[in-house]
Amino acid sequence: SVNLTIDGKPVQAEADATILETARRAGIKIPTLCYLEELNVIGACRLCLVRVEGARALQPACVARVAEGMVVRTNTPDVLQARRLNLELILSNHPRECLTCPRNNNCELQQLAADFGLEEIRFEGEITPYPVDDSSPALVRDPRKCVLCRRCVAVCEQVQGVSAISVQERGFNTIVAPAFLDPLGSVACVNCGQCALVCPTAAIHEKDQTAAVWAALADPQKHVVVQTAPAVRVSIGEMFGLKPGEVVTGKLVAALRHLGFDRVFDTDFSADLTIMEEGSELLSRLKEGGRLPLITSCSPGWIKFIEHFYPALLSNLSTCKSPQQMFGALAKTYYAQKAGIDPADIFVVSIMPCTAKKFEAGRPEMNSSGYQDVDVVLTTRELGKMLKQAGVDFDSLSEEEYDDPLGISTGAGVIFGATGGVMEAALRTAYELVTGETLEPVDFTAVRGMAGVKEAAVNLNGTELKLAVAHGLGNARKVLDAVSSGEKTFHFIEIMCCPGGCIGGGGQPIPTNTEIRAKRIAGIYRADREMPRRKSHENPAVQALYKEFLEQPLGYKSHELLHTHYEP
Ligand code: HC0
Repeated sequence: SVNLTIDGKPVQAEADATILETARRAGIKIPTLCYLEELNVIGACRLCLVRVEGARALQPACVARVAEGMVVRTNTPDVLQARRLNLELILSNHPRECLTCPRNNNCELQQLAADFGLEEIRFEGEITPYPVDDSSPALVRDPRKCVLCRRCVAVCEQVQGVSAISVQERGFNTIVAPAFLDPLGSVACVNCGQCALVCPTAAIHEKDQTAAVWAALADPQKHVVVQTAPAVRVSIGEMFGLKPGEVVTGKLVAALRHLGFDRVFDTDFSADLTIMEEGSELLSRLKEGGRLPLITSCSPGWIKFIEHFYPALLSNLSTCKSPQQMFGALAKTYYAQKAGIDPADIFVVSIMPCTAKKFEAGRPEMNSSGYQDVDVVLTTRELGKMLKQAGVDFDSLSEEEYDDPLGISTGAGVIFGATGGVMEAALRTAYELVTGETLEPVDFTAVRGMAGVKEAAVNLNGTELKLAVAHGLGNARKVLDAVSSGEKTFHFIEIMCCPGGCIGGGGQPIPTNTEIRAKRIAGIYRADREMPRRKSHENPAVQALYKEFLEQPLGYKSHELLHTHYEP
């Protein structure tokens, strides 16, 4: 390690550490717009300039390394003046539409302008002429608001292994866009929204569909039901200043009722149902020599990824639709019948941590009720905005319970929201179904945690099941390549598109970073432990659904409503 001083404070650092990381650890804040830990360290924005004694020019702290005896100043007048100049230059060609911008009050550029105390921008630059691209079902690109920080490019390439967007053109015409400036909706973008999560401004953001939900809620003809994804209950509080990972399920239910939804249901219910169907599918493929490994199919960014990049493995996918889509299909059939409501009048809204769920709901396969099964998908962020518009004081709400029957769930349903959760939920049920023994304790900790690829083995009545779990599509690639080359064999693989699983989805509150992901994951397992039932097959509402309607897992009605097929 080396010793240096920053603003007169003696600090120690690893020999290869940067000034920026070292300062942060010492509690000294250096502003930056382009830096993204380990992913985007390019010194582009020049807002992190610092003075290093003995150096001729100011140094960008994100790339400059520490050295023994170094003397760093982060707040001298020349440093502050240089940073201010660079910020003004960035702002000189940025639209000043903060009041009507989707990232108003949640924008790093706006925050920097406030922190710097800017009172004027001395330069008038030209705004880029590239038009807004709203061709994607999930995301909107607004090149005018792009500050060319390249964080989105780094995440898309390095974390997701997709590279749907990159830096195009040169000089004043430089733009982050798909190759050949093709529309985002026509390229191999998987709609995961990780770009939107790291964008410091609103240059790429989710497609706002709140207007359609307000309209449905105001329509007396419509019976509007809502489902909430597992991961939303540990993150929506962040939109209202609560701590990441705080479990706010009861307040979320109350808030949705306050907005006027006729029924508040839970995707955790259909997550339990998915386990019944997918668990049965796994056991049947094992018994009948079906295609293995079975790979989970509930994460729509992952589905689009395999369709684009690994079509030869499509028949390894579980035929189960995702819990979101199972819910939609049942809301307009089983629930409609039970409640005596014409499915044409039922409007299904999903609250998801995910932008790709918007794309999934619009897929042609997702109409098995005879209608579009899920009408509108809102992200956690969009729901937060609706609640603010409605004046809901979230934290002061009293907790309420989900409605019957599609709101009843177990702890196995809620853990779907964290990487490894689908696998663990499936094991809790498969173990009991195969061995006939009660599982105690129910925790499979080997598949938990943030390691990119997790491997485990479980003994089911003498058969050793080999398992793998991957999250983030770059990690999915590693597993798929090992399977394709024959280097590894597995029976069952869980793949979730986003780092950390759905708690790190592209529709989650901003910021979402490593620390916040870990807190949300802890919240998910806390929610699981607090549930009276923790195995999907013990869900009484799922049991009733089979008795009254579906008859049995993988039965005729299940195939019609809950399963699909992805063609190579
Ligand atoms: Fe997920 Fe899901 S767990 S994909 O991560 O399987 O988005 O939270 O809703 O559908 O249940 C997201 C989260 C869901 C689905 C569930 C699955």
